Amino acid sequence: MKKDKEAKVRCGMVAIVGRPNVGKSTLLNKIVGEKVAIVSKIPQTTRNQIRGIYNDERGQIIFIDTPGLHLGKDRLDHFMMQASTGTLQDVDCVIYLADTSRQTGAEEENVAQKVAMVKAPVVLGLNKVDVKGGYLPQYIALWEKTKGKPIDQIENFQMIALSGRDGINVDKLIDVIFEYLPYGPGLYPADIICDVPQRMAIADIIREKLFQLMREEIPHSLGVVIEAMQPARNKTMNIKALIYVERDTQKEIVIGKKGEVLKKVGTLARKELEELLEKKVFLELFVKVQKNWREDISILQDFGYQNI
Ligand SMILES: Nc1nc2c(ncn2[C@@H]2O[C@H](COP(=O)(O)OP(=O)(O)OP(=O)(O)O)[C@@H](O)[C@H]2O)c(=O)[nH]1
Ligand SMILES: [Mg+2]
Repeated sequence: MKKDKEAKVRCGMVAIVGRPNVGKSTLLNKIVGEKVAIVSKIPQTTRNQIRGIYNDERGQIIFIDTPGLHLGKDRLDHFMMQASTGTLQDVDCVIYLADTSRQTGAEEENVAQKVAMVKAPVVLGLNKVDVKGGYLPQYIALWEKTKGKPIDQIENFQMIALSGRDGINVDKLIDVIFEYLPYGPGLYPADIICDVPQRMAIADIIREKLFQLMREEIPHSLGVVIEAMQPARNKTMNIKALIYVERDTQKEIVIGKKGEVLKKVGTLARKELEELLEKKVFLELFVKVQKNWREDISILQDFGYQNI
């Protein structure tokens, strides 16, 4: 009986949730071994679900990276939160990722409460342990308080101290997750590592470059939509992207003196897009001021939220 079980492979869906900036996307990229999700030091970088697929001889794990759970109020925040909390219901396991280099607080308590309601097994990933002098015990205490019992009495639960960036204990995390997954064949062919609509992946790469070059407040006001994608001669792809900002002053900053900032964004993004698409890319970027685009349903639909 046991031997028969061991012969079978496992397959399951695993949500990665946590506050913004805790390292969810970095962990996903480390696990699948390629950049499938954009990463930045600015909170709220991920704005939609991103599936990354891991395979080994034990089976297949479909990881769902999600937008960081935060206490925002506008319509985009609402869609982002739906993209995160919506995954919690239908998964086989949840990785609750915490940034131990920062203190807990109201936002973290809110995340812990949401995760505590989930039926699926929870793995608390105590991330960024490469940073010395962190606050790891605070996260254990918060989880105990939220669950109302000591850590060793919480069922369907494991915790792992790790560093997604440096790869510390990532293997151990995979081992623990496999134990929680049901037996069954993989849902994706073994050579697929990512499931994201192509236009969203392209828009995200452009947004990541903007985030790298912008100061703290502006990224919140930035949105990127792919307006057109057309294959051209000589294996070239023509891509037209629209960058939304909320104010004229932001448009000036995004364009830069003599267009130098936008040019830099275009150069950085084009290089990465050419690798992604394995084609030459001709990239055109336009900046449009649209006050309150974060509330505009038709624009938000262009960002791919219509299925939520
Ligand atoms: N020191 C350290 N930094 C990390 C680690 N993992 C991620 N980071 C950094 O943390 C920042 C946020 O990383 P992301 O992966 O974008 O975080 P996220 O949780 O996906 O953020 P949102 O998408 O905004 O919710 C980046 O500057 C990363 O380089 C880690 O293990 N150690
Ligand atoms: Mg992210």
